[in-house]
Amino acid sequence: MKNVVLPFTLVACLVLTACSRYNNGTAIRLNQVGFAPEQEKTATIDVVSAKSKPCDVYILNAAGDTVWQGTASETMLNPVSRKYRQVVDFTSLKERGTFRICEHHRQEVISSRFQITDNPYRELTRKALRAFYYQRASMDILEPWAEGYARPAGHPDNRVLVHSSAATEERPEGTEIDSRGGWYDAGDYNKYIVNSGYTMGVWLLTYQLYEQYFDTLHLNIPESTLQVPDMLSEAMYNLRWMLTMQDADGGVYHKLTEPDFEGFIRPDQCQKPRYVVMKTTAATLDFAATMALAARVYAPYKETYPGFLEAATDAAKRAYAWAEQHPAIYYDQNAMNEEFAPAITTGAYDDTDVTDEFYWAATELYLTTCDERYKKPVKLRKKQIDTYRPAVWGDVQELGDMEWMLHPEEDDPHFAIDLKADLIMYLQPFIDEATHISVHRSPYGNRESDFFWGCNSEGCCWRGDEMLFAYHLTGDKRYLVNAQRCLNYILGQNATGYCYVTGFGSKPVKHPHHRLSFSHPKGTHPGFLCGGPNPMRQDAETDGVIYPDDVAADESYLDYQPSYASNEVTINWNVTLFALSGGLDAIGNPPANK
Ligand code: G3I
Ligand code: 9MR
Repeated sequence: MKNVVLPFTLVACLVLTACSRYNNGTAIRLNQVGFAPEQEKTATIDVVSAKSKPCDVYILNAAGDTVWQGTASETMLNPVSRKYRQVVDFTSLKERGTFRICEHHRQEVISSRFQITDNPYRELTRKALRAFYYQRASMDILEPWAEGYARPAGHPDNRVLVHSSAATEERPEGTEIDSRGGWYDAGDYNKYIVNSGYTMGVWLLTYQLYEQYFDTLHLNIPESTLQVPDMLSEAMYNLRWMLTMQDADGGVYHKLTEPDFEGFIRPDQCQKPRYVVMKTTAATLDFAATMALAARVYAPYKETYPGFLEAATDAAKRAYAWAEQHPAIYYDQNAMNEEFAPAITTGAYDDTDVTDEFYWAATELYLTTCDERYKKPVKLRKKQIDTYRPAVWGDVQELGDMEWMLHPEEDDPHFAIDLKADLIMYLQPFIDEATHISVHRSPYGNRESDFFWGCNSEGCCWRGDEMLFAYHLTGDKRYLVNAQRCLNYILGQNATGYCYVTGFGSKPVKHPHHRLSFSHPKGTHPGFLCGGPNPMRQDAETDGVIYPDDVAADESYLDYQPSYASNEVTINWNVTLFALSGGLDAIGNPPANK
């Protein structure tokens, strides 16, 4: 098309017309929430073939004026979907406002609106934290704190039954215990210690890293009137529940659950009996780590939480001692169901390698107590120094590593130095991919293996959190830029064009696998990160969820409530989201990649 200058109204009309066709389109993919003025800004443009010439691009402000013009990259190939894309870098646009990107020769190719503003991720971070308030069991969710999503309490959990697998002489099968409170794990209504432990570990690490920022983040929860940061008040609701899951002998029940998953009904409508099931080594060690870490983080607030520091420290010690006496009690749900009744068919969070849990728990207990007895697993870690692995619910080694990098041992500073070198070596290939091959300018999503159940968190957000941690250690802005790139991916610069957080973006997740959302008159609750593309499609096998034929791994996603394998929401995924968005906001959003 010649560069014909059209009357302003006609241009604006064309743009608006085009927008209506593409405001949910994915012809131009970018972070749909926004950018800080100084940060790197890129978008990905769909093109039709390898021979497509670099697109001429212009950016319109809200008034329809062209405020930026430029040319996209040469055509690139997405290594996962084998589709052709170009990347346009509009970092030089720094003025604040609302904008749209247009491709010059195809009027219909236009992006969704996006913002350039200060602290673009503050509201996202706030909503991602408030999501945990909505997940609270055993209490009414009321206004003014509910912000439109009020509901009656469900699952009082004050008369939870001891399952036969957890029976002891002191607490025989059928004993009723009070295990109220805590957060529902995910789209379901059960509460799992392993996943709670991982979530608390990331939560309290994040607080330590960005304390000043999170101290100012008002969440509008019932405890907001306390002289305690809302972020810590919210976590305390789950910590208090976790303490109820410890048996008298120090062991910790693996989970609190109904025998089978509930229907998609409101919590207050649920009537199934609830059980605590067998004590396991992994749960007990995750509990020990959590309580030892919490004892340190909440120490300044002992007036608000009298006795918590002592109770948490004591609980951690007793849990660790139980695990030393029971080092290999693994959760095997099928085996448990062969021996005990009623059969339990809810989530497993099973883990048959607890070396990492011993290491993380011992690390947190050593840092809290300075007791040398907890150094043994650390010595073992030092012998396996080249096995750097990202932290997930079933492998928490990196949570221990991060603590040692934050608190180097005076008598052995090399350990922290070696771990930092391992982290940097681990991250470099992903940075290289972002720079050289990624059609989304992202250090995540360039490999088939990046896509699996929960990958938006365990792959993308956590990789961004690791980048932020590397920046914290080194001050090298490359890590900050690549952390931002991970968030860009989550918020829309990706293969499906979705903004994977409910309530955000022009193409948000609308139908998460989430009983609270499905059963509430107002529907989907905001601030939840969904699991993301998952080519394994476990829900297709077991529940007949139908995916389009032969879509690529990075597009194997359904915004469809029954799709728990790609569209559920969970506490361990949301914590990695706000750790990333909050960390970036706290650091003030990275300047462009020099
Ligand atoms: O990590 C491997 C990866 O290396 C490999 O390439 C990939 C493909 O084989 O698999 C990856 O492992 C997957 C793992 O999630 C990643 O964490 C497993 O296949 C997959 O089975 C596993 O799914 C877990 C799922 O429960 C089924 O057990 C999810 O992690 C876990 O988040 C999810 O947890 C459920 C709870 O049980 C119940 N509450 C909801 C919650 C979320 O769906
Ligand atoms: O809703 C359950 C979700 O939280 C779990 O992650 C998922 C896998 O364990 O299972 C979901 O429950 C489904 C069950 O597994 C099979 N029948 C349909 C249930 C609701 O989708």
